[in-house]
Parts: sequence; C-alpha cells; structure tokens
Amino acid sequence: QTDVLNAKESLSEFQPADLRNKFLELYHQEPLVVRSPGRINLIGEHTDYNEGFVMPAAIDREILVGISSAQGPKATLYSVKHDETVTFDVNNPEKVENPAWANYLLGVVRQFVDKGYDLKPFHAIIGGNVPTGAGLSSSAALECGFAFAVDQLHGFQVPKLDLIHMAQWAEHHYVGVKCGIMDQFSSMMGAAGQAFVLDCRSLSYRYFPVDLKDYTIVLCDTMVKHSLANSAYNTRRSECEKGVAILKEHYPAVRSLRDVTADMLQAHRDEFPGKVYDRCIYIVAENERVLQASEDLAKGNLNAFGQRLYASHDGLSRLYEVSCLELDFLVDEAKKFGGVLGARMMGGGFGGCTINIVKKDRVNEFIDTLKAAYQHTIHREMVGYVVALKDGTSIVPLTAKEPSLL
Ligand code: GAF
Repeated sequence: QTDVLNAKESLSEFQPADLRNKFLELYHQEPLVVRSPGRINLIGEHTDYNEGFVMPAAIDREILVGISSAQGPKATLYSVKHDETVTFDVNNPEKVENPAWANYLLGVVRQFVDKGYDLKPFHAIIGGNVPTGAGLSSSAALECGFAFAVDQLHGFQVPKLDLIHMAQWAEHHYVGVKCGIMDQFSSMMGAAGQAFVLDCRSLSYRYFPVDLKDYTIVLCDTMVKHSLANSAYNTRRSECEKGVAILKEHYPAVRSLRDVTADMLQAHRDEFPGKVYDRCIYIVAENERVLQASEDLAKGNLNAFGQRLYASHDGLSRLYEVSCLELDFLVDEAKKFGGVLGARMMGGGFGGCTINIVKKDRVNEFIDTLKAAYQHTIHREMVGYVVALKDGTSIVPLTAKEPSLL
C-alpha cells in the first residue's frame, strides 16, 4: 500500500521562549505557558482499551500551550505549525470541518462547557516539538496540555484524572479515534527518569526507574503514516468487543479481554468470525507479556525483557495486523544488528516509530546502519531519536523577573 500521508518534518527545536515571543507578538500579553510531553510505550500495545496493562513513559518532546485571557467576546486558537487562527465562542465550541488540528482543542473546551465550568474568552497558542504521526502521541499531549492550560487560567483546579478523561473524550468525539487511556494518562502523569505500569481498568499505576544498564532506548521513525490508521484502529477495537460478546455467552463474568485466558479462547475458537480469534489471542498474550516484562525489569533480566519486545512485535504484525512493511523492515534490521536486545513497533501502528533497546556505545552505528538499509530498500529517510524520560504536564516557569533594587 502506497498511501503515505505525510513525509514528516524533522524535529524542530521549538522552545518555550519561542512560544512566548510568538504570543507577545500576536497578543501583546504575557502568557501562562504549559508543557505536555509525548510518550513512549515499552510494551503493552492495544491493551489499554481492553482494560489491560501498559508500560509507558513521558518523554522530552513536548507540546507547548501559551494562554491568556482575551478582552473580546470570542476565544482564539493559533497553531504555530500551521500558522493559522481559529476563532470560536467559548460557550459553544462546535466541531469544525477544517482545520483538523482545532478539533483536539475544541473537544476539550466542549468538555469544560458540558461539565458546567464558566469559561471566559481566551487566546491560546500551540506549538512544540513532538513529531506528528510518529506514534509518540502528539495528539494526547496537545489535548492534555490545553486542558491543563485552560484549567490553570481559570483556576478551576480540576483533578488531573478528570482532565485525562476530558482529553480522551475530545479524541473520541471531536477527532473520531476511539483511543484507550494510555496516551492521555502518560502525558499528564509521566515522571522524570521513570516509566510506569498502568492497569487500564482500575487506573492504578506504579512508577519504576528505567535502568537499562549498558543499553538505552532508541526510536526509529519510519516517517510514514498510512491513511488507514484511524479507521483500522476503530475496527480493531470493535473486533475485540465482538470477541468479548461471544465469550460473555459462556462466561458471564467476562467484561473485557482482560478477564479472558488463552484456554477460554481456544475452547470456543470455532465461534469467532473472521480475524476475531487472532485479535483476541494477541491481546491476551500481550497483557501477560507486560506483567512478565515488569518482572524481568525488576530482576534486571534485560535479555528476557528484549525478547518480549520482539514477541510483542510479532503478535502485532501477524495476529493483530497493525504493523506495515516499513515497521517490519526496521524491526528485522534491528534483529540483525548485534547490540540490540529487543525492538517492536510502538503506538497504534501503520507507521510511526519502532522502539529499540540498543547498546549505548553502538547507538550512532545502529542509527546509521538502519538509516542506510531503509534508504536502500524503502527509498525513504528514517529518523532516529534518543529520548529521555520526563515529568508529565506542568506549567513552565518562564519569566524570572529582574530582582528588585529595593
Ligand atoms: C494509540 C491510542 F491512542 C492508545 O490509546 C493505544 O491504544 C495505542 O494506540 C496502542 O497501544 O496511541
């Protein structure tokens, strides 16, 4: 399939000071600035909307939101990337046909309105350096950063967990992707140097420091995002729900694939239409892998951890069928390269990044080798990123005022 949507821009180093300057230029007012990070996911893909387990972390690529009160009757949103302004009534934030980026924000405003918060007109600017379509969850970072900024500006003090759900609602209803909770949760709740295991049913979570000894995390961006990504995502979700409905007939206590074992699936295999069995067996195995991977890391067994990443990719590619030629190619190349413990596609799939656990002293060689192979076979540029783990959504302290002389 050749429906590559966007050959993405390479990372721009857009910083809070750049956002502030733009804000001052457009609105002549000092903004409140919020940062909200993208995320990686070590393991546990497509398990979140099945009430399963994930192992994400927030990273040092961030969406930035600048916000201040406005005098006029309307609110404005400005995207630095698109150099475009959208004006709307804060009490009636309708979904728009164009531009698409505005819906992530308008959906969040809709949630504040529906929950009865008294919004005042504001100016907001969005920018940042989370690459879009790379599976690093730029959309959740945008929704979460904006929700937090609106909350801070008005002083509502909405709990972060509620903001997470409001951001997810925007994605479901204004963007149209029936995503799970992982991305919004990670952006909002990340912690520096740490990943966490999240139980997507109870939303209980446990941080742990990521200690990969001589190894580090490298992302390889395919620089493609196939156009079927969003529709296929929603289809996978409904296939899982179909599987649950079939099993419920036999096991009334089953609420989601979280409650299902491989034996239960096997016992009713011939009742599952089409690909539903494959989808379900992948989810059941992936949930198990997250729990085992968490034990591997606790014991410092990095080899076993790496093997689980390869197994996860295999399931995502063959059973869940959310990989693509470019992702499979990069995982195969990583496997061939000595000095890699594990690799897999990351995020929703159909493009975006692979995550690789690479020997620290071979990172440059690894990126160069995969870049060359990708160019040679796929005829496209691959971009490699080394990421650091960062705190979740927060205010950026910007204006250190000159100390008073008095
Ligand atoms: C996307 C979704 F937004 C997440 O909720 C999650 O399902 C992920 O794909 C796959 O694990 O990022």
